[in-house]
Amino acid sequence: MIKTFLAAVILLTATLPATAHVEESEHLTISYPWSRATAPNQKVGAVFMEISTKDGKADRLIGGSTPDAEKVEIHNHIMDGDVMRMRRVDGVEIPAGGSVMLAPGGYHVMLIGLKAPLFEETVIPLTLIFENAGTVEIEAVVEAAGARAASGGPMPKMDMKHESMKNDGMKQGEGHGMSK
Ligand SMILES: [Cu+2]
Repeated sequence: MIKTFLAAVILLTATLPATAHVEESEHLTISYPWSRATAPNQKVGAVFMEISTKDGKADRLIGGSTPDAEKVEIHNHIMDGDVMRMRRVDGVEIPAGGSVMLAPGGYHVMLIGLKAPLFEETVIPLTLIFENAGTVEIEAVVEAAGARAASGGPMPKMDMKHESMKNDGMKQGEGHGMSK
């Protein structure tokens, strides 16, 4: 079943331009995985999607990998006073028979140490690791740099520095969503 799924994905990517899509695995549905184009000197990117469980079992997204970045972490945004900060989390719970949304301003899959800029209308091959479902291969579509802001309201102040970045020797001020 997984092999059929992979074959279908490969066929799709070979025949269709990069576009919004839904990826099915045996236990999970991953809807519209997407990311944002990055500036040439930007070393991080973020991938967003909706993940639903297909059967009565809850699952948990716990990690991932991609050939396009040195490492992949699961992050959340939290409000610290009036400043929004990103934090690495152990995982994202996907409820039984339900879904979780990874979106700007909330949970996201963080790509750290991008090997090349992410260009609009390309795809990022991404392996997601789930506690129960194991690994699921998906491809995230890269949209424009400013695509889909976190909300319609005024943006909170963003602190794009990562806890984890301090240990990676990355310069301050680098972060996704920033174009400097
Ligand atoms: Cu992040």
